[in-house]
Formats: sequence, C-alpha cells, structure tokens
Amino acid sequence: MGGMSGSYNAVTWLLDRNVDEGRGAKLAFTDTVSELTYGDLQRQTRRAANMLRRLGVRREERVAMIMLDTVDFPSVFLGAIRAGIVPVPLNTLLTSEQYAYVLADCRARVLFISEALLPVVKDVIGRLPDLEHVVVSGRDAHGHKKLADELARESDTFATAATHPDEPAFWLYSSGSTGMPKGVRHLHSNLAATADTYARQVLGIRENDVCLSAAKLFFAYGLGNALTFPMSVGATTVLHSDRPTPAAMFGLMNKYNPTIFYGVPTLFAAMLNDETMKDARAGNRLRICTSAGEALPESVGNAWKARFGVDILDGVGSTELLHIFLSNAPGDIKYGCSGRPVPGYKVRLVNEAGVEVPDGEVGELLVDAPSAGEGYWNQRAKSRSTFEGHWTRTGDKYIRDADGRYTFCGRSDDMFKVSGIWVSPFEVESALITHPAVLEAAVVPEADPEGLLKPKAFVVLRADARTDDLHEVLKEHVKQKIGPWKYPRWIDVVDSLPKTATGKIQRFKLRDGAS
Ligand code: 3SK
Repeated sequence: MGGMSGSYNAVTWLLDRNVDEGRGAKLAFTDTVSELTYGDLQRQTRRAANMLRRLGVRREERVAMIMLDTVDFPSVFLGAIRAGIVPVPLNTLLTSEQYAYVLADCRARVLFISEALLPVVKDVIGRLPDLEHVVVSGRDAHGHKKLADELARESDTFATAATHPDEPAFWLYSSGSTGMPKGVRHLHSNLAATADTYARQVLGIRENDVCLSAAKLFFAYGLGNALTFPMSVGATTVLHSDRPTPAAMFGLMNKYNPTIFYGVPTLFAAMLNDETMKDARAGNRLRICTSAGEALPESVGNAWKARFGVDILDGVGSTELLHIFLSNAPGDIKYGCSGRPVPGYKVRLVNEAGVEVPDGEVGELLVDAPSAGEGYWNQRAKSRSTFEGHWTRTGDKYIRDADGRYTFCGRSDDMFKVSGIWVSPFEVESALITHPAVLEAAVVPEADPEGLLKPKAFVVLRADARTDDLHEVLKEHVKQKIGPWKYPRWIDVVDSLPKTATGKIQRFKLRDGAS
C-alpha cells in the first residue's frame, strides 16, 4: 500500500495503478450485459467525477446509491471517491420509510438509483430538503437525469482529489440486528487495508482470478469480494443484478468459470439441496469459496467439499470493520468454527468486566483492526461504546480453543440463561440442523408458565422431511447432541426465517411479543 503519507486517494491505488501497470485492456467488470476494462472504468470514473462537480457537489458531501450490481456501480462509487465526494451505497431491499430515514440521515445531495428501484423512493424524494438531483441507471430515467447521458457529456480527464488516507471515503449503513441503521464512516486507507490482509494473505487473490459474489456490492462483504479485492490485483469480477438463487449462481459459474465464489450459508445450503440442480457443476476453475454473514454449519461445509471438491473458508466480519477479521484459511480449515484472526487483526475475548477470558470460556469479541470505521454518523453514544480506542466491540460471543481457533456462540444480546446456565441459540440451532428433516432453525428464549426462560425453536423443514412425531424426535435429537437443558421446549414449523439483507437471522423478530 504505497503512498500513505501525504495525500492518498483510494482510487489511485485501486484503479489507476492497474492502468499504469499495463492492465488498461484487462476486463475489470462484466454484468452479463456490459463490460468494462480497467481503462474503460478509469474513463467512466473521471466522467462521473466531472459530472458530480457540474451538479454542484463539493468535496466531503455525500451522494447516495440505491443501485443494483451492474457496471454502473463501480463507475459511480469510484467516480465519487475520485472527486473526494463520499458515496453512500444503500441496501437495495429497504422500504420507502427506511429510505426516507437513511437519505435524510446522510443528507445526500444526489441520489443514484437503478431504474427498477425508482418506485420505492418515488414518494420519498420530495420530502428530502438536501436532495437536489436524482440520476437513474437504466434505459428510462422517468423524468430524472439519465446516468448514461450525464456521463456522455463529460470529459474523461480529471485531477483526482488529493485526499488524506484518514479522510472519509465512503459510508456504509450497518443494519445490526435491531434499531435503525447507523452510517459507518470508512476512510480512504480502509479499502487497501482489507485487500492487504484478508484478500492477499488469506485468499491469496491474484491477477488471473475471476470473482463471483452472491453478496451484493452495497454490503461490506460484497464490496470487498467483488470490488476491492479483485481490483487490488487487477483481477476480473462477474456482477449479477438479480437475486442470487441456486439456478442463477450455477448458471454464472458455468458461463464464467469463476475461481473464487463468495457465498453465505443459506445459499450454500440451498445450492446443495435444490432438487432441480442435483447435477449442476460449479464451473471448472473454482479454487476457493468463502462464507460470512452467519456461521457456516459444519454439515454444509462438508457436503460442499464432498460434492465440488472445493473448501469453503468460513469467516466473520462486520460493516464496522469493513470485512472479515476471523477466518479459516486454505490448508487450515475446521468446519463449525470461524478460524483464527486474519493477519493484521488482533482480537481479545473479554467478560462483562472487560477482563480477558481464558481458552474454553465464552467472552465478547473485541477487534483491533486496520480497517475499522472512524465512528457512526451523528451517534456519539453508540460510537463511544462500539469504537473504544484501538478496539472495536463486535457484540459477538466467541470461545477460543487450545489451538487458537474461535467458535461463534451467538450475539451478546441473543444469549440467554436456562436454569442459570448460558444457552447459545446458535448452539441449539446447530444441533437442530444436523437432523435430516431440518433445513434452517432459529432459537429464542420463551418464558414457561413459571416465567422461566426456555429455548423455543422455529424450523424450516426440508422438502422431503418426514413429519411423524417430528416435535418429539427433534427435542430428543437436541438433548442427545448438546445436553438435556438446552432442548427446545416448543417448536414452530415455519416457511422461512426473518433475516437481514446480509443473511443474519433476526431473532428479535421471533421473540415473544414481537410483531
Ligand atoms: O457478516 C459478516 O460476516 C461480514 C463479513 C464481511 C463484511 C461484512 C460483514 C457484515
């Protein structure tokens, strides 16, 4: 990561360096309709930077992006950063009210939006005093500015803003498992920090890699997977704007032969279990898969390896820390755990008094990360309790074994005590899904008639599940697996579980009294 003293603009390092080093003609992004080489992308980002200046946006001001994964995403995101303007990519699955909140919160001057998503913000746009322009990516701008036309007007020369490595480059909103989203300010140096650690030292990413990410670019996991990491070495990314269904993923794998596939546990399980995809292959160049968002069940990791001959590196990251900080690594994989600290990241497990716990005891995970955000926008109390000097509190409970591997035990706020003993919903869920009838499970505390908390499970069954005596069978199964007091006293069979856009189970929505 050269040039970190004095001025440093992330786009110079991520994009211009590829052109300077002779990769101008190399394919950077394809979205199956359009393609951009590194040279094309350099020109597009310069046009985007000029356009933003023409629209009157000044350095450090924000522009929001509600954009599907097409080649327009990197053009806008990197174009803004080049101009020292701060792009704020937003989850494309929010409701109108959530957009109203977030767009007002970040005070975006310009909104870039994919045509298909316009209806959701139609009634919100007029309510935002700071919003001056809406620019639409797509064929029809519906009375707004059309991105392709705006870019075509601009020159492809631009003097990149001389930003500071510690200057905010972009924001990402952290959904968390409860409450309103919080804007995390990420710095110019943070992108290279994730590429130099996880991507280079764990994935061993290289120039001839072809990357396919099920997680979208608006999500920190997807942004690293499909933009920062491949661009850091001049590799190629395949973008996909629709839902990442098993059929879509297998289709792209066979068409583009990715070498790295970045998924999430639910998708890996769905790809393995889809009856119509029983003979599907994962292309012929796949060398590594990654998983994040929630812990990968051991059974899924083993089944994937058995079927495709490729390991899934399970890891954990956060929006606050930009990418993965604990991970399994090639040649050092233990399914069922999150692996070890990524080189460059330090971790501590502490009890409620802030004292480090020994191996074998559950503690909250704190991380000292080179890629930590500098705080939440306009949320001082929450910033202070999350970003504590060098250490960032993750809110995740972990246990470390004698080998130095970390296993997830649940969110701090999801753990509960049964008969005075901590129960990790995650442990009960993991036990449930080892039963052949269960596809997915979520466990929450529920008060029994005496007012004492006991585990309650919500399960999604596999299509071929036998349901005779199911409740008793599952209770007995959990008792056998993890101990008699942890079994779910109540089991509800449901069609699906509530999840965040990033695949985390929203247990709070299942708790007693939640509407
Ligand atoms: O949820 C995760 O594990 C994750 C991984 C990478 C980046 C961001 C997140 C939330």
